[in-house]
Amino acid sequence: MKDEILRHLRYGLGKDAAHSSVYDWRMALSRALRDRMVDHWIPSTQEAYASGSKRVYYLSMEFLIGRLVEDMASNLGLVDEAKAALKELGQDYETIVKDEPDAALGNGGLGRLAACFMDSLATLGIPAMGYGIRYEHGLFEQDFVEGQQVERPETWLQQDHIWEFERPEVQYPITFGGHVEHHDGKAHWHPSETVIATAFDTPVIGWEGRWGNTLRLWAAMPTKVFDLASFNRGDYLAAGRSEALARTICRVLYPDDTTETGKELRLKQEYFFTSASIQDLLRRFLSTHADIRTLPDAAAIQLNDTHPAIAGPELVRVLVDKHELGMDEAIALARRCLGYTNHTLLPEALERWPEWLFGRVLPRHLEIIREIDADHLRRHEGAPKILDHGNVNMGELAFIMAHKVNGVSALHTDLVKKTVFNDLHKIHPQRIVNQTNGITQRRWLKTCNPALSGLITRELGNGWVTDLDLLSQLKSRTGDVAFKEEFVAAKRANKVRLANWVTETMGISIDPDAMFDVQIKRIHEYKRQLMNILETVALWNEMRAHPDAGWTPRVKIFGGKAAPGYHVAKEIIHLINDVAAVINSDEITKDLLKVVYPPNYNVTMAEVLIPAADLSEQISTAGKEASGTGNMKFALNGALTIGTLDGANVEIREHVGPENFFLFGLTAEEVMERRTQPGFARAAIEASPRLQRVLGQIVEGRFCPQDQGRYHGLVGMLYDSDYFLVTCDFDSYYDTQRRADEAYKNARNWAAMALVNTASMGFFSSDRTIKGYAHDIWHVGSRLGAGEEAAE
Ligand code: F58
Repeated sequence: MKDEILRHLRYGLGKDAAHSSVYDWRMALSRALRDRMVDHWIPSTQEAYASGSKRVYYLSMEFLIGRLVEDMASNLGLVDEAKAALKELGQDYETIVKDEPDAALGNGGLGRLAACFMDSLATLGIPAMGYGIRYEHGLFEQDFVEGQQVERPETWLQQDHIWEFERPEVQYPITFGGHVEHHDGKAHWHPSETVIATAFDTPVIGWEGRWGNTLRLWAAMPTKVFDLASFNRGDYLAAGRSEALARTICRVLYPDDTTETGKELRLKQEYFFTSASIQDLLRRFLSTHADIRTLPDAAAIQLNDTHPAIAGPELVRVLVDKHELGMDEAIALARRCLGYTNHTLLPEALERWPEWLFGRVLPRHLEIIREIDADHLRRHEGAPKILDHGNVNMGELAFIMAHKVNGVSALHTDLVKKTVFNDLHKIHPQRIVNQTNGITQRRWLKTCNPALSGLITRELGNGWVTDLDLLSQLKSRTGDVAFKEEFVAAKRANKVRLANWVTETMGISIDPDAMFDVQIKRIHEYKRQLMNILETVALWNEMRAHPDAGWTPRVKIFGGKAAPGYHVAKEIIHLINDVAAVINSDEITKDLLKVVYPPNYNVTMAEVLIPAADLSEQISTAGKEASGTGNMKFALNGALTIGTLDGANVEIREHVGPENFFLFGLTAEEVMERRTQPGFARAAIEASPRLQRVLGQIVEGRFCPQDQGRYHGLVGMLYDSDYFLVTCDFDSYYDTQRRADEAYKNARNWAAMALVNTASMGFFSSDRTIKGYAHDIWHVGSRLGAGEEAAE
């Protein structure tokens, strides 16, 4: 390893050791690791080709990858070797790892799920390809200026992205606009714009390098560098037009995590990467198969939400217009290849395009969608339509064109059947299935929490790294005082690490023995960070009134970004920061309560916060969080959950046992019922003196004396509408928090509960989730040798 690092430093980077920066060392180490990856990757790719086995194509607009050095070193079993080699070279492994930018090609859970799935597919030896977009700028970076969020563009590609291989020979034309002519019984699309999609491949190597798959991200190029004739005429704008379109398509990730903006550029991005992926998988298929009708035996195409839903009409278009299949046959064939995962019930998040806009960008696809609607209606009279009220409904399109539709937790799947797709579910009762989300234990325990994962491996061996159910053996250790002490010591070490980081970066000192209470996720009204900060103020009031009442000291930690155009979410951020400033400077409560909100929450920050958490906040309005995956990461790392019966919380609670979970709040059914009661919010506030007092303080400007009216709108909204029922769940939340305080005082018992949480998380491995997809939806198997993990 040492020689390889030095060789890369010299010949790859043109540097000598004496004059190398941390960046140079990181690049040299990464190249050395990448070489080893390639040695696993190429044989897997060859094997997949040679065996002709069915492949999974995972189409996702987002892959929230994070840093890769450690992940790669860990999956290849090279961490110790890398550390030792660097040490001999006078370099520090940790410093080098921290130099890597965090690849943020996603907004949140949906994108991170795709990244976990890629890791599990490779570990399970399932031939697969992830397809997405190589955004020049990932999710914006967040700063706080006087407590308010400001956004800066993210620039990960300003440095070499060492893990990828450019494939200039892989190019596909992607066309937009123009018109369609029909003659000779055929459709002829005459587009008005073309860009070229070109591929960048990143190897994804599973545990111990047993198998390697590819993440192929598409970048756009102009069809010609520039138009010399226009340039010579002096028309410089026209000369660069093709280049401008290409650059904008992959320029930036859309930062809206829920509301659909209906922007033409977004539609172009969706079609761009979907069409490139379909052309690519068809080329691969046709290089070894003669009969296009056997495509479903070779390709399972999974749509990560509706963003790639245009894959249905695109595949039909190619089958009909190029391969001359009949429309009905093409629709049926495409359906056998396609699966669709739904990630949200929020009506504002369901993608819809105005028909006029859609037809302007993709005129041939609009015709095909009409045919799909007609075909479906012929078979199922009165069925919901894709084209409705002047819109193209992407949810209906994805549903109708998929042979399986899945939700991401048991409760969510149930609600998908009962609400958004109720009519379609009645027509196709076998189509909707559940696949509860999961997380990869390789990143979310093994790598991010060496203190705990080292202890577990010492006790159980390392089988749990590929079989998380083995953690259940730890349940018998809840009475083992010595073991529990080590378990607690691991948590404490992680808390000390976090406390030091908070002091260094924010200048706030926090006590590692206080309860670390963490809510990290996108800022959204339904996730109810607002309820959390209101409860913080209520607690502070009580602490000030009775400072000697034996309080459990707390550190409230927040993290998360708001969509740039989401005004209320930005007000909530501002309020948290205003409250933090007042509480953190209060002499009376300084040893009892702190509020910490580090800016720019991302995957890398999650890897530090999660192992250090005692309490995990999963407090969404019941029925709104499709699954959540942070909830799983926290429990796996030995935090207890305070949460509602929402998303995967329901299943987590079943697995860890109700006695090891702090449940509160209305159920999804009660939520729907409560909303029908006029004035429910005002009534709830009037019934809660504690909440009234908090809201009164905020309205009076207690946390923003220079601008007393700042939160009048926010508080007024709670009185008048409160769609997410913060007011109704507040008292129950406050009381449950106090139960958590009491429980934390009994350190031994808390440790036992935390240990049961860790030990009960086997079910939530993304390996289990992927086996479910492989069995129920994709009908694919593992290519690992007999006796290895098989995705049965
Ligand atoms: C999330 N969705 C769900 N969407 O909110 C969460 O409950 C679930 O655990 C997770 O998916 C994985 O299933 C989500 O992250 C987005 O970020 C979209 C990005 C693009 C626009 C629309 C939302």
